[in-house]
Amino acid sequence: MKANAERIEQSIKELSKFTATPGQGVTRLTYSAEDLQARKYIKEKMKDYGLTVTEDGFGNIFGKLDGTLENAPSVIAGSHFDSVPNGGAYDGTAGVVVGLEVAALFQEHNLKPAYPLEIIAMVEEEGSRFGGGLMGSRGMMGLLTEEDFNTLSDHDGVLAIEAMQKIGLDPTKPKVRDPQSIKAFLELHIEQGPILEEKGIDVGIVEAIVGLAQLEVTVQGQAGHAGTTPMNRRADALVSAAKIIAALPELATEESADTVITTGRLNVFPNGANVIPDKVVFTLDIRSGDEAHVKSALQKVKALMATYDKDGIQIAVEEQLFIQPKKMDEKIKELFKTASDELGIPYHSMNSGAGHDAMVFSDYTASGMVFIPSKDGLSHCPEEWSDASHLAAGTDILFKTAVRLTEATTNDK
Ligand code: HGY
Ligand code: MN
Ligand code: MN
Repeated sequence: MKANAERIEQSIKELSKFTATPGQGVTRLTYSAEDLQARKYIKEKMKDYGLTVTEDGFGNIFGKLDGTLENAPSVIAGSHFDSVPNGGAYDGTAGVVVGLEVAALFQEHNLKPAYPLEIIAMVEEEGSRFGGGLMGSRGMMGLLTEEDFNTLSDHDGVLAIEAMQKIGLDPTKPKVRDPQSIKAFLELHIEQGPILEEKGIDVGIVEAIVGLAQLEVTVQGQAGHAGTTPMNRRADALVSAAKIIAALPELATEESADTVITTGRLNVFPNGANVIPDKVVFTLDIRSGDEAHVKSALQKVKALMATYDKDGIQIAVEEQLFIQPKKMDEKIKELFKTASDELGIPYHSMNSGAGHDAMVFSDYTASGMVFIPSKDGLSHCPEEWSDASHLAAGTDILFKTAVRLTEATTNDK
């Protein structure tokens, strides 16, 4: 029995309805009303497929199919279900839906695994609401202290724990997961780039995920009247921010061919057409497959900003996330390749330029990722689209791999 492409497509479609920006892509921020709608749908599906549903103290959702072995670690499959603003219907969601489909196939095959199977839907991978990113997986692995989480707030000053309680979640539930309780982590994700489509290959098997640094920069100047303030008496925060940002593409290119730097969010204060901006807050996202380039680019960016920290301009930098490049587990990659060969599905071994929860889990358990093509290489935008037949092919690979990983081994008998 193979994955049901129609069932997959239907779930993707249903989940895409849970957005704050209907008609303008998927905007599903963590602990929002749209989160709650998606959460209810995911939990219902988990119950339909015979899973025991729980949520942790971050609001990560788990659907567990118990194994026959006592206290055995789980094979976890899934991804995140939050989005970027005006994002697509597949980023993260595809991995959750494919995880649900794997559970449906276990049910249809009436499989009784030795090791438990858990399907997971994680919160705040994008960091769109609370900054930083990879929060659900980092929290699970104990990389977020209770104090850090309890003081975490969004751009409007709403505390994460308040937002949780508002949608009926309980932040006092257990948060940290013992890594010994996880045997493997499997994640299907859309490629979010053009490579698989250009090669005409339906499946990618991820070798490594780029390292990344995410910063929030505050440029403080002096507000003033646009008409009466001479040009030589201004401390214009926006002019300084613009000069810094304009220098970044060249800085990235000079660092290395695969170093990328992006300013995705920028806010001007007080944002009046006839007021000299006194403050600008913007983000920096720095990535490379080589940790040395991420670190070097980070240093160069800081040095560049220091040259503008004068004449009434002050610059503050908050490092929100730094994570090294992560290699995927050799055994998991081999299992994916074996399953692909058995299914007659060609695959392409490749790196990921996008960050994923798998890069957190890879420090604690055997982790692997399967990619499927993104139409026109587009992602993080309403045009994001992937073919349900590719999702089904990816599901078949994850299903075969999950069956193998949840089977009893010789030393279990
Ligand atoms: O930013 C990323 O790479 C991921 O989409 N969170
Ligand atoms: Mn994303
Ligand atoms: Mn994602």
